[in-house]
Amino acid sequence: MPTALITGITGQDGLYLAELLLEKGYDVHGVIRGQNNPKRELVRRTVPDVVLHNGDLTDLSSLMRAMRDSEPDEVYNLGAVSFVAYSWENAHVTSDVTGKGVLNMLEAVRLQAGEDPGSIRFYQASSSEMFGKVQEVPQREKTLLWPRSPYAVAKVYGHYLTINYRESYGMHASSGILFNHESPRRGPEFVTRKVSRGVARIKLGLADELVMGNLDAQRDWGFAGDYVEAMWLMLQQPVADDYVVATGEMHSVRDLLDIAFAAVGIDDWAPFVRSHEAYLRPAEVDQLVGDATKAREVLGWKPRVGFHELIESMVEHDLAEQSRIARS
Ligand code: G4F
Repeated sequence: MPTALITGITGQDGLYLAELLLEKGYDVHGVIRGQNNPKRELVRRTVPDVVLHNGDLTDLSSLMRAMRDSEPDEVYNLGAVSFVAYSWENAHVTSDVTGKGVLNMLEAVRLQAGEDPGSIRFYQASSSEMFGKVQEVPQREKTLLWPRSPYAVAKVYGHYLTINYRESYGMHASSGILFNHESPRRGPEFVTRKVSRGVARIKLGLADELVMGNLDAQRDWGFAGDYVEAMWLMLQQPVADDYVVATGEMHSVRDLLDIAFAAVGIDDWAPFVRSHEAYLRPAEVDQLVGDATKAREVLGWKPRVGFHELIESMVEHDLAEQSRIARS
């Protein structure tokens, strides 16, 4: 039975990946931060078979301990401070966790692997945010990176360091450049979940407006459950490499609002949506859309869930959840 170690196990991707690996018969371990992490219970409930290790991406010795105790064949580094807007206010902590955390993980893997650097396969969660002020449309693996936030700069550092460890030490280290991926497990601070939850609350009479930022921003949104499969496929390849994972379809925040409100029978959302500058970013990424040809051709990966279906399922989930909360 292969063994996998996941950082960021408490997040949307960590949970989907843990479920996928357990289904495939893996022994799954996760790194969890903090003594009383409130998400520990969520992990226990969702994936009870996962073995948890205390550790922090900023603390190399804790990661080495987790590596020693779990003895993984595959390591998935999904842990990060991942909310882009937050990264301007917390640039230091974002750099330490999202950037230097990758260095700590690569070192922990390298030291654990000892004489045989390729014996532990490593996945780094790189991000489409690295393309930032996009230099070509759609973006592919070789597109010049132009990060536009402290978060994106930290991701670029982690991305190049992963490539560097592969080239310097012969490690089996791959980077997945994932475009936005969403689900009912997405945190409510991200735009898709903010909208699905807000629309559900408006429909149920629990709220009367949704306060938003830049409605013209465009993203390539896919389903997180599909994207974790691409992560696993990358580590099954004989040679490590970097891959764009995306749907190839671009939609605006306005499109997202159209679909979410239509799902509850509201065709004109203008009376319910207000823009506020508090949600605008100091530098915006306007036009993200990925070309996942390489992932399709080499990994045999393609997305299964389309944008409409994804957003409708999130609204449906939030209608049920908000009704439950309102009743309790
Ligand atoms: O949902 P978002 O906050 O995601 P963002 O910034 O694209 O980042 C996410 O995807 C990346 C992959 O490309 C990950 F690396 C990253 O960790 C994260 O998961 O915002 C999407 C867009 C932005 O352009 C934002 O300005 O939606 C726009 N937006 C408009 N109004 C809003 C809002 N975003 C949020 N969060 N809240 C708003 O009210």
